[in-house]
Amino acid sequence: MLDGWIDLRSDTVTHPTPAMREAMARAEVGDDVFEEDPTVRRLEEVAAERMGKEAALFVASGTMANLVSLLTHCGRGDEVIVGDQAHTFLSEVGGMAALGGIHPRPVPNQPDGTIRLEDIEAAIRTEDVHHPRTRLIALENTHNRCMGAALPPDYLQAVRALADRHGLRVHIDGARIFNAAVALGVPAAELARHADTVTFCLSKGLCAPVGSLICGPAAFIREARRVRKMVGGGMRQAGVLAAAGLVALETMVDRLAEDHRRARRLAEGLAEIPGIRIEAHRVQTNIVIFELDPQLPLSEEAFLAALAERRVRILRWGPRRFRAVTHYWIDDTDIDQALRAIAEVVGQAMRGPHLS
Ligand code: TLP
Repeated sequence: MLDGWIDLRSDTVTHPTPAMREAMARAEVGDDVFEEDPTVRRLEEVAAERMGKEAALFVASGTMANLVSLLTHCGRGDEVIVGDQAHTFLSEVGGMAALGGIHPRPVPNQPDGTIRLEDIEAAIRTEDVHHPRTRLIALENTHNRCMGAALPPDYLQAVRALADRHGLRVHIDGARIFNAAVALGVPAAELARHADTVTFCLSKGLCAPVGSLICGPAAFIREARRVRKMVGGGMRQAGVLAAAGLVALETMVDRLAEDHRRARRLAEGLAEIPGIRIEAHRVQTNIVIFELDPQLPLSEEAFLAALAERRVRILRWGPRRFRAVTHYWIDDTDIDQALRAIAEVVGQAMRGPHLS
């Protein structure tokens, strides 16, 4: 419960914990454009170490982390093979094309968040005067639109091998890579090692108020620092933000298992409600996607409004489709209460009078 709401719209709605606020108040700071903020430098060191990479760069958001990474990897007219359900492709305002002249080549995501190796291979361009040059394969782990699926190390290794055969680079949008690591029971570095670069967010699930990191080879990060400045992302006394990020990395990762347990419980509860469609067995991390039965006489707007009257918030995620995400501010009681609210609203719609 947060401010009287059971807010399941996203794991981004979290507030910083008291320990984070205290660390922010006490943070040592400097001008980070001069690389003189000791707290930012410390966060970048810790992030690089956690991902098993040489260096890291603190940026404002997950979108900026992916944009700066793509702009650093690719030149104008280069092509990126990307899942057709990827956040980078669908929900980042077309930044790679608009700002970088980078051509996205969407290839189907499978329900488990992977892209078939044969589909990747078939999408790689041959040397031809008509073709853009394939430069990069971009993956997402966990995969947001694929029910928070975690991509396992053996798949990532296979993509790496394919990329190496064709001289391509691999980037992972790891906004929720710690959720993947916890769900799979492996260190995050085990997932990151098969990619050249990986981004992750401190503001999703880990409760920090702001910030993401790009991790990769030192030379790449040096160049990414220039690109970050170019897109206006050079921050000054950002140590006040990095301080919360350090607390997030130190204290908020292992507890993600609790969010996953609650997401499964939510999914199993939803599966028992007539009028709700869900593939509950697919829930691996903290993201639950479900649908209203097409026959149910309840509009999306009426469903959301009736839940809001019961102090429950979820996100519309497509036609008759919704998303609920568990996080630090959601406990077992909140899950029970959300399930009761959903069962009540759907039950009333089934019995009529019809809400529309
Ligand atoms: N995703 C948000 C919304 O855009 C839907 C959310 O609530 O899940 N990569 C992935 C996989 C993401 O899920 C998101 C945010 C981002 C990148 C972008 O991060 P921000 O919002 O920090 O720019």
